[in-house]
Amino acid sequence: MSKSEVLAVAKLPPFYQKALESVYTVHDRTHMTDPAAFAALAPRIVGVAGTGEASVPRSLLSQLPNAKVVAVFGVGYDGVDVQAAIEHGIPVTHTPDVLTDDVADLAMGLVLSAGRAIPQADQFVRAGRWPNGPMALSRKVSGARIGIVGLGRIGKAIAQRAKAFGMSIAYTARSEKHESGFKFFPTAAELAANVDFLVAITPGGAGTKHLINADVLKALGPRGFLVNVARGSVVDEEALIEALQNGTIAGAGLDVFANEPNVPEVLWTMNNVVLTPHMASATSETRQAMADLAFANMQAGISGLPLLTPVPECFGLV
Ligand code: NAP
Ligand code: 8YV
Repeated sequence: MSKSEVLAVAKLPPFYQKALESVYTVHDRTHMTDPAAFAALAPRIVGVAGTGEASVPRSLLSQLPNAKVVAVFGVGYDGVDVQAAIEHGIPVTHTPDVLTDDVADLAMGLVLSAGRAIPQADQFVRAGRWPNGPMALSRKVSGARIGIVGLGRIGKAIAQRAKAFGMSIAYTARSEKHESGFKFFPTAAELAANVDFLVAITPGGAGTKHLINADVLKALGPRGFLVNVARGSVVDEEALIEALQNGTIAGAGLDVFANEPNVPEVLWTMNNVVLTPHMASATSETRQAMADLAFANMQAGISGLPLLTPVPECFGLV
């Protein structure tokens, strides 16, 4: 019997790619590399595999009359047109929870790296500058004020870690979470004005585009640090670069960028930023768990079984 056929809409991480290939024929981005061949292939596609950054627009979904599921390897799915998927009767799944610890760990890693200038210190030693030191003093993290933009699964895990550092915790979100016991500010600007470290961990997409803008950065102030582990679109990158150049804020730790994998070269040269390549969930343990969950969702969707982790908008669909 011939294998069922799925479409990968992004370069898939090896754990997910291999699991899919063990059961399905995987067409790797054929819709982009060979649209003519894809037109003939499209009716045979029963599943779509993507990553958190992948684009699944309405125009693609409308070419897939027999697709039964979009299985995203990632918790964020801002690249998927979920409304269009629902209209085409194609449920969307993602991988919540299994990556929460790793992303929260990296967020705290960036708070420490940016505040305590750890990568800069490493460079200082490697460049042989220690004998002519000392290195400039850095910013104390323990006991500082952290502001979390988005108190969801990962935001709460960041708060838990910040507590262990004796930090005072405040947050903003769409709605107040009374049970958290943390101080709520209704806007990102009000939150920024009251913290030392501002950490963005919301979904991307239209609802959060440039949530962190020039006004928010001004409110964060010259001793404040921004950490972004959410999506590049959440921060106005031009305003951020200007704020870093002018000393409007003290520094930043950035895992995500507006136009990945392209990071503005001006950021490469700045001594007050720490840059990582969208790697908050990138440990072997977590990537395996994400692959297992994404693959299980793909199999369930194609077999018509209940999905393990549909996105909230699709709860009623499955
Ligand atoms: P989640 O549990 O859904 O939490 C999202 C939080 O963001 C919620 O508290 C929500 O507020 C808040 N939010 C949504 N829109 C907002 C807005 N306009 N203004 C303020 N707050 C808003 O999701 P999660 O599992 O924590 O994941 C969050 C995001 O992290 C993902 O969607 C993804 O973009 C990003 N992420 C990045 C990486 C990475 O590698 N860097 C890895 C994993 C995830 P309410 O609770 O009030 O609705
Ligand atoms: C991954 C992510 O880097 O889960 C998300 O939303 O951004 C990350 O965990 C991504 O999905 C894999 O490319």
